[in-house]
Amino acid sequence: MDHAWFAESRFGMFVHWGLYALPARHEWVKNRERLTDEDYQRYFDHFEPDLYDPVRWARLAKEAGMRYVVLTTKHHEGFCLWDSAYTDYKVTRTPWGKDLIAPFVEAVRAEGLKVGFYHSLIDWHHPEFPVDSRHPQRDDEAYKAATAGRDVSKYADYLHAQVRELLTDYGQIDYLFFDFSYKNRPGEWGGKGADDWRSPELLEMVRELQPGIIVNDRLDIPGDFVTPEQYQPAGPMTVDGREVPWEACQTLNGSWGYDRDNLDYKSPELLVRMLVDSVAKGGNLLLNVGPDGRGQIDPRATQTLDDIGAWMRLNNRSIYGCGPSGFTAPPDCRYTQRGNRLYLHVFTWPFRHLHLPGLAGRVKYAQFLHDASEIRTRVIDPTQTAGNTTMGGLAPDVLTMDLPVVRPDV
Ligand code: JFZ
Repeated sequence: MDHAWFAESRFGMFVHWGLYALPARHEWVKNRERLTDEDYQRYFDHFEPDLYDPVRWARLAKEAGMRYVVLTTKHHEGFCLWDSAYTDYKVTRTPWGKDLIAPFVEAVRAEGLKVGFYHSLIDWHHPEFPVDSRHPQRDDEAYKAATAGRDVSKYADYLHAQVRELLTDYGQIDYLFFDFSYKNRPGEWGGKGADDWRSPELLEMVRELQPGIIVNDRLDIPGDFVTPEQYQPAGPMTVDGREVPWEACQTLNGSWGYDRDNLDYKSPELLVRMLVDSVAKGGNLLLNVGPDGRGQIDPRATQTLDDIGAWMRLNNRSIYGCGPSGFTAPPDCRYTQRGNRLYLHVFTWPFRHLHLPGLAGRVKYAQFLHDASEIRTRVIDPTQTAGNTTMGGLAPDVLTMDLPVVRPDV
């Protein structure tokens, strides 16, 4: 299958949106606060995102340099953003009353971006989803007794039927992120995995409905790419010793869903370094936004993405289609490489000179990306100086760059 677009793109937008945008205190709020279905109903009853404008979302992503957008069709709360035939717990029964998925898919496509769905395997609302250690009512003995006869295979039927809807009714879908399996984890009970989801059968159906689709690895069976979460791996990721496509997902402020009072924002500079770090290690970055209850991506998130976009406009040649280099970057730097173009990302600006091991005689021309200005390079002869002076232990294969004293403002 041709998944070349995925590694070529390197940078995507994750969108976590559901009823949890209304409490606005993390997408796990139902679990964290042990909210009952009845408590949670108020968010359903007040769901009316009158400023929902997926064209704006798609443009924001595109301007930030992102090449694909992934939306939560259903998160763990169980609320469906489309008009599913298999439940009433869906957007078309809220005051908003309209499908959210079709306009999203259309807007993303219109910007020339790839379309992705996130779909939760966990469901805290479905009447046949067996209660487990991750369930909001996990400690409520009466609730546990009343729900004891739940049949996970009936839930799996529902899961399969809904995935079929999503992959049938919205044209070509390029990407699918299932979330997640947690079987036999220490200190947990009732965890679920491939047997519960009937993962092989589900994945087979997915590939039949969307032959070109790329699927993640959280079904508890291997997928097309792996998904470290809020973690930058130490180097290229492998499965059974073979390098595999991977994608780090990262939040702007530690929460996936809209979290009004959380001001713990990562700086645009840090996020750019995370993107570069991913590419330097052969991976992608899926950066999350959590739209609010009216459907807006808030000003802090928008500003951050605009700032990343300004960097991408000048530097995206070092991102798209790039991957790891065989050369070893100096401390606090990363290399990305595409063909014979080597891109050096300097995280901490040095004192006038940068020493690049192994590059003496290998570089035809060096320039800044942001203004195409030449960077002069030389090979310092370590034996040239008088007496017993050494040049700080320079090896003969080191190429030295002459840099401006002050880092260019890009
Ligand atoms: C999951 C969700 O629970 C979370 O709300 C968000 O959607 C995120 C992208 O995915 O969180 C996970 C899933 C898997 C692991 C950790 C957090 N895991 O396997 O360690």
